[in-house]
Amino acid sequence: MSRILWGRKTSSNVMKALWALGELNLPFERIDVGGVFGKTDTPDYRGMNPTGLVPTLQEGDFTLWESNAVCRYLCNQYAPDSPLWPTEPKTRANIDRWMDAQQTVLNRPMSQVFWGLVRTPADKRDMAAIAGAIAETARAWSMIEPLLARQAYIAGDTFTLADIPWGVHAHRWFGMDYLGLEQPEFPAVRAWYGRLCERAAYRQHVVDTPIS
Ligand SMILES: N[C@@H](CCC(=O)N[C@@H](CS)C(=O)NCC(=O)O)C(=O)O
Repeated sequence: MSRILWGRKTSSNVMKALWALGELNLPFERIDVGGVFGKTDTPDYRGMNPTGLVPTLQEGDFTLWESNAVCRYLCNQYAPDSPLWPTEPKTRANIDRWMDAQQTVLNRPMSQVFWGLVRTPADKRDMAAIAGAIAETARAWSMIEPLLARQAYIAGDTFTLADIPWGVHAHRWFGMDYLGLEQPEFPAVRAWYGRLCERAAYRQHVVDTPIS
């Protein structure tokens, strides 16, 4: 059975799926679509993914979109006993809520910071808006700072799926040039980021992709 991940590797949401595939040692092919590659507006792509966004996972005639759903499916299907997503209901619910919180709390302000600092030409940047987005993003990081001060990973003492959505953004957060704007410091989040950097799949699919 062939496995294809559709999506450019510079996308944070594609990175999540790539990282999960890497953690689970699952073979796959990746096809560049989205961003400068386009091709997400074609009937074929929209047939797989009506949102027209990336990533999309394709396994034969099964297709799946929404990056966090892709991570969960891969664990469920190929590593049901994995500590990445334990089956114990309360443990799993804790992981799920942190994955959801990345989408609902972190993603919007973090994307504003990233687009403002990295993907907007200098003469078009609204530095006041970026500073406001940095402050809002910092409030999201401050939710996990106390957790990570007392445990090694977001959902406890072991690495789980909860670390993946937040981890892709941590690399950007610590790797961007703030162009003179103040970057609030989160020592426990930084130490956790250091632990993530020890993981081969994180380095391969997140750290080694230029922040662009
Ligand atoms: N909630 C979706 C969001 C997907 C999304 O917004 N993807 C962005 C890239 S990070 C995208 O497709 N942007 C348009 C493009 O790359 O053409 C998910 O988690 O998969």
